[in-house]
Amino acid sequence: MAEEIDYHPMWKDLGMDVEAHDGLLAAVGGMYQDVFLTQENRPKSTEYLDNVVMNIHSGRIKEMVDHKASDGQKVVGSFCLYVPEEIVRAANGIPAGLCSGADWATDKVEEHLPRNTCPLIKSFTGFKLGKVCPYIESSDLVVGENTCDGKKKAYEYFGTQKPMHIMDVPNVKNDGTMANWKAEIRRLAERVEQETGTKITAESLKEAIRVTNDKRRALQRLSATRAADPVPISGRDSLLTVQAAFMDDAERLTGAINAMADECEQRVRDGVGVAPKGTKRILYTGTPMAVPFWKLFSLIEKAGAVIVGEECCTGYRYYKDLVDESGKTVDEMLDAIAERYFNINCAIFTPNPGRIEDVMRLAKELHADGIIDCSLQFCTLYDMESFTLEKAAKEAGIPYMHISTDYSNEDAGQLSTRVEAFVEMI
Ligand code: BJ8
Repeated sequence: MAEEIDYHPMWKDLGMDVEAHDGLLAAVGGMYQDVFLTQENRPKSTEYLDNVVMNIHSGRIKEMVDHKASDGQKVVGSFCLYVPEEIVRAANGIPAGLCSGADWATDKVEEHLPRNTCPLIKSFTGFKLGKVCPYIESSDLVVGENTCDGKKKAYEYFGTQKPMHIMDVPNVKNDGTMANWKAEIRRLAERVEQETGTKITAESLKEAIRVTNDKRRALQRLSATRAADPVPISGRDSLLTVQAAFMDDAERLTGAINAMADECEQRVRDGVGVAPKGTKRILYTGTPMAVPFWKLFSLIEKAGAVIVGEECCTGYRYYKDLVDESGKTVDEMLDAIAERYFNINCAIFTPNPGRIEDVMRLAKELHADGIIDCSLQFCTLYDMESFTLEKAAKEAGIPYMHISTDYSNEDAGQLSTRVEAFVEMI
């Protein structure tokens, strides 16, 4: 039997509130049990995901802390898809997505942020104030971005708690903003080099691009299997695979995703599914879903549907594009990174026709019977874009539903009723 490790001393060294953190872990464990382990016919290879969640605040953090001690690596945390992990990796840093998927220390948060702030923003502030996120506590640098108004203003307070670098992400796509974005990518590279004390070389950047592209290639493979009917893997497990991509060791996770893709490809050949053939197929689109915000995916699939794709930052947007690997110099590769990331279709851009096109194309490719578009409460960007999406879905003849929700469970019953009615209608 493997030796049980007590991680409490590590959490204490990180300055965490160990007792409150024990409560958080117990709650997440219970949710995981209910949302994931009650699924029938899961691919066997998804057991890797059970391990990821079991180690998410313990074994994985220990690996990072050990790397910091032995190889002098630095942890660079972020909250947004526009922060290129390739740059962090190339400068001998460890990229980490930071906690932002649950309500925590809300009373303390509301001493610094307005009550009607998006739950994701309140969440990361609460995780910091409550000292319950080992990713935040072990970060040497946090990279923020001026994407939505809420985030960019919240970083002013967050920056009093952690060393921060803010990236200026354009809101319009044209040649001029692309030039600014390329300069911004270089500014980030310099800041990360400063933090890690390691110069990015053509060799290290090439390798970082390859490692990250391999992870995205594996996710693309897995996603392609979801066009089949019956669908081989659930939306819940697919979501968790991308959530893990922000936290887990890149190469180990790539191996695990490829194993899932192998198994799912075999399941497709054998006609084996996680849900019966003919189950109603949903395409999810909208705001990101950080761990442990599994509420919506859980209730959609418990309503008898299966999610076949996610047009969001914890889904398709994460793996849809690779960085061009033909660059030879650091400059060429930084340009290639800038171009790849400029292509992310977040609602911060105006206009943002690329997202609508992606949603409609994915709905077709994945044979979706309906689209569920969700925005976190008080997210004006995604709420506004829902009107354009609804119109496009109507024109394409695809049933569409918009949901606005938060991290609490208060609306779970009402949401289940709405989702069940939608699934029945499509
Ligand atoms: S690239 S989606 S990760 S900005 S939900 S905090 S937008 S008020 S998360 Fe996002 Fe980057 Fe865009 Fe993706 Fe603001 Fe909206 Fe909240 Fe949001």
